[in-house]
Amino acid sequence: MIQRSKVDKQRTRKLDRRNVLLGLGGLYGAANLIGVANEPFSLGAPVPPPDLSSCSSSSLPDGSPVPFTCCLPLPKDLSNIPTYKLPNVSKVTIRPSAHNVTREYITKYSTAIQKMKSLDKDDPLNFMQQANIHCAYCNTGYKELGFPGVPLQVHFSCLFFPFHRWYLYFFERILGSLIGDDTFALPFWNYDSQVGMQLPSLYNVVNSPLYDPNRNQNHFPPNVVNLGFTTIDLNASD
Ligand SMILES: [Cu+2]
Repeated sequence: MIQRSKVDKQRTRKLDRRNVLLGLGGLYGAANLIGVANEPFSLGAPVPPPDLSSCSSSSLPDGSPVPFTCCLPLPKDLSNIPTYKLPNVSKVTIRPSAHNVTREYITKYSTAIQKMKSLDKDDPLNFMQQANIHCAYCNTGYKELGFPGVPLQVHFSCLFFPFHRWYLYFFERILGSLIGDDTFALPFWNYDSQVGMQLPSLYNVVNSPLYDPNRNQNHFPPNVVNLGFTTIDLNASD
């Protein structure tokens, strides 16, 4: 995983501070501006979008390659991607805490996930394709647009919250559309509550669409989840 500072160094062209000051006023500054029209003035330059045509193999946090491709299906015309318009919202939806959901809610949520998993595997709304979004954007599947040597990484930068918010927003809306309920809301993990400090049990029912056999059973109840866990199980009993 590439450190942000290293990426910034690669992305940000060196610009003499004096040129910035001169560029803010005066004729010499104006001429200077022409010469640097495409150069960033600020070291806080925004992270460019992904170059969608650059997708290649992604890598895991330890640097080893992801053993499958996360590359996402692309629209036919990359130059004409419509801007998403927020729908009119007439009712605020409320996310329930995962440890406290009703049986009715679990049925609804499970049905939506099952439908998502049953879509054609190449369908962008398919469960695996949705997982691939995180893999491609968070495991350096893309390069930054205009910087072919810089892998895009939405963690460790100001992109973290916006990216994950829109990611969950669309995931939630897709699930709602699959069950014809535009008020559907994902559950949230209420770790602030003592009874919510364990992995929510709705995810550990074998044969449920919410179940994943790859989850480490050492972290399920009765164990309390260790928020400091960083991919290496030093103490299997928690
Ligand atoms: Cu992420």
